[in-house]
Amino acid sequence: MRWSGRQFEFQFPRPALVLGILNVTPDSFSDGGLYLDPGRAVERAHRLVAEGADLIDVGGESTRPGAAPVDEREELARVVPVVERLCRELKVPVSIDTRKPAVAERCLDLGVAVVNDIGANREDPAMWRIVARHRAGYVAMHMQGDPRTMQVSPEYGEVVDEVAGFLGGRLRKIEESGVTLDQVVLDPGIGFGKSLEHNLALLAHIHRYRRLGRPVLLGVSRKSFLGRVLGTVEGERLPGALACSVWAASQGVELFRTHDVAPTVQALRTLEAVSASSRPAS
Ligand code: HH2
Repeated sequence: MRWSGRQFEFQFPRPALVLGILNVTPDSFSDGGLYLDPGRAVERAHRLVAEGADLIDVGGESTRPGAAPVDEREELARVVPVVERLCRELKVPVSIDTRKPAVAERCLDLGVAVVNDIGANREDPAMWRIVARHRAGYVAMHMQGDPRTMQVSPEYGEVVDEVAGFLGGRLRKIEESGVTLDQVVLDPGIGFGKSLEHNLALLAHIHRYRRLGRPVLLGVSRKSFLGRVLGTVEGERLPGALACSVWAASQGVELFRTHDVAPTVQALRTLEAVSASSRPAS
């Protein structure tokens, strides 16, 4: 299987890919306010690449539960100065985490290679046409509702099948808009309109999404459900995130979006070393 867009191409099977998160927002749930200054943001991106990030995912709008939407001008003002420099300076592809077609288009003009779209549940094909025109990589993520209200009382008949049905349906719509399937990665959207039980069920059955025929991306980094598993809302969430990532990688998941690049890369490389030397039991 191949994932390609613009200037990049990844062929699977291969070691799992790690997307380093760079939020240039005042209010992201974990790194909000840390990288609003473009110089600090660029420095952080270089550091994440040195730690082993295969792509850098830049976001200018927090989509944490309850977050208010950011208008287009503000989002552009946050991301453009950073994206401009990263596209010139980094050797790895840059991804833009946005729901807005105009933000995606401006960033693609600056050299971004991937659009990471948490708003793939919209009914307007404008974003997909832009992705098609630029032949960009595209991440289609599942979300129930929108960030403002998505965690109020998420409900599903059967969450694993419903999310799979949604992602399968999106693949058809995306293709109709002129995007080739080689450009697309699928993401079940951990924490986006999901209770703790929903998140755990999606993780337990994560291999289900690989049957859709596209690489799968997982984003669990520092998310609150990790604290709830342990009965604490606050606190260190890295061990839980690493456990989920190693589990998902063992089930064949190909891409991981994380704030904690170095430990994630180390955990994945260790799993891959063990898998490579495993033999069928005699
Ligand atoms: N999670 C977040 C943002 N973008 N994109 C994908 N594809 N998958 C995810 O799970 C995902 C995502 C939320 O995390 P973060 O960017 O750290 O926080 P915030 O939205 O508050 O900026």
